[in-house]
Amino acid sequence: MSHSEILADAALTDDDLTGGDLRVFTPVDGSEIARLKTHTVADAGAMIDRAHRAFLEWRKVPAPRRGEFVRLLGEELRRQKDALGALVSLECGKILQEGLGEVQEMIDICDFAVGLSRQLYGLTIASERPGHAMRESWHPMGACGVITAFNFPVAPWSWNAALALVCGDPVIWKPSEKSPLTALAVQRVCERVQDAFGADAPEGLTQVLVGDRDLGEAMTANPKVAIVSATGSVPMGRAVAASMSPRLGRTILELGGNNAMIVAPSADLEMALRAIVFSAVGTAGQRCTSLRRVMVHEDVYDALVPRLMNAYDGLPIGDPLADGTLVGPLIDMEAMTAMERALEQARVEGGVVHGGGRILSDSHPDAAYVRPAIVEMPDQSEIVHHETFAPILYVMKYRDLDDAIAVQNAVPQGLSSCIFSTDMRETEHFLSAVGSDCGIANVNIGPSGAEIGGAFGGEKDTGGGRESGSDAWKGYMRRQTNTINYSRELPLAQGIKFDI
Ligand code: UN1
Repeated sequence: MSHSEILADAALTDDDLTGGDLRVFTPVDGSEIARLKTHTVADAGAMIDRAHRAFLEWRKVPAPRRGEFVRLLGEELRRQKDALGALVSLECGKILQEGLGEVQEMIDICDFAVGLSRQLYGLTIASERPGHAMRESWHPMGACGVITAFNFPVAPWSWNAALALVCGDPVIWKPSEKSPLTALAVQRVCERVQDAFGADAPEGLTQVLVGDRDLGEAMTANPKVAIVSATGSVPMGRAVAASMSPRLGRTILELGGNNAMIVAPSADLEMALRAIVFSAVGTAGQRCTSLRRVMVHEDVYDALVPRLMNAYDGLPIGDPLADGTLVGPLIDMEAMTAMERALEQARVEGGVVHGGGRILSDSHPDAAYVRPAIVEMPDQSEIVHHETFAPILYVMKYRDLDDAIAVQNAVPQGLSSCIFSTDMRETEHFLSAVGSDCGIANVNIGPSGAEIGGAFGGEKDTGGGRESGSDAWKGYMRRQTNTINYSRELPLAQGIKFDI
């Protein structure tokens, strides 16, 4: 399919794609695919006001009815899966399978949120006073700002939006400047859903802000945006937190990862190999959950690492929309430069680099295709502590499991982690309080490719937020503690006497 067919399939019109000054390029060949009109800070203010007005209405709609909106959204996404999946590929360069997988994540979280709309449960609590009842109620919070990154242009929006919408919160989406087209296409889907849903879906329930960071700042600074959920770099997350904290606004942050795998002597090496390759080179190493570090036990190092290099040698790299490709391009030339710089520094720090380097530059002079790199490191030097958003895998040897866990935890980020081992003592140790310090810790699967049913997010520089499944919905509601006195007395708690 041609690029223009993909854009048309996703229902983007010439009017959407032209007439503005935000130039959008496809990493597939570096060509320009749109010039989008952008919003001003004043537009953002007006949209926030609209979202707030929508909140005042939406909070009155019963939660299961709000769930119906998300059910329709999920159905429409099912119908649009192929079109949106191809657009994700075109816009951010991930292979079509992964583009489709990302849309499937949107569908999955919609299904989850529909059920949730009938399960926004609060507790009943035993009161210490006679004739008193206590309970917790969960109420809508207000407009929810969602800031997303280029590498997952649609799924993280849906993890937030599907929950926020059933929780009673309108959503304003600020996508990455590098991948705004999928956001526009999804907004079209939402508009169709809104038409089908009926008049009790207020105008402004979902909106998209196109432009750069000053629009994000307009949201973080505005008290009418009750929650800002942001996915992206650590500096971006710090800026969001700094702007939200003076007004004590709620943030949900999902930031950098520097995810590790420990391969123990008892590991199934065949499985470990496949997991390493998928999670290190999938999405060309541009997932926040990408595998960046492997600690291999010295007894199995020579059995695993040469095979890994072999597997890397055979990787089909190229057009992400073509059948059979497993590794697409990096998002842009800047990302390639960052990769080259990191490899250079790794060499200086004693690393032995296998692979890496630009390819396909003759056929694709404006695109950033690279060979994924494996770097054998004598230890976890400075560069290994950094997240370089590229397919660089640092491989280190270990002897003692606790040392490997200490190395794993010694980086600033705390998103995802895993161990390959068939020794239950080791795996349970890894998952225990003295094991992995990450928000996600897996056994015998890689660190990436999480399902929506679990809470997604991590600790330390990763930001501490949780999105998606489990009880992450509580981040989009306010908790109210209720004490109800149905007696004819007015006893005080803690037995305090205060007679007048
Ligand atoms: C991201 O890269 O921002 O677990 C999210 C995964 C995906 C989500 C990645 N479900 O790899």
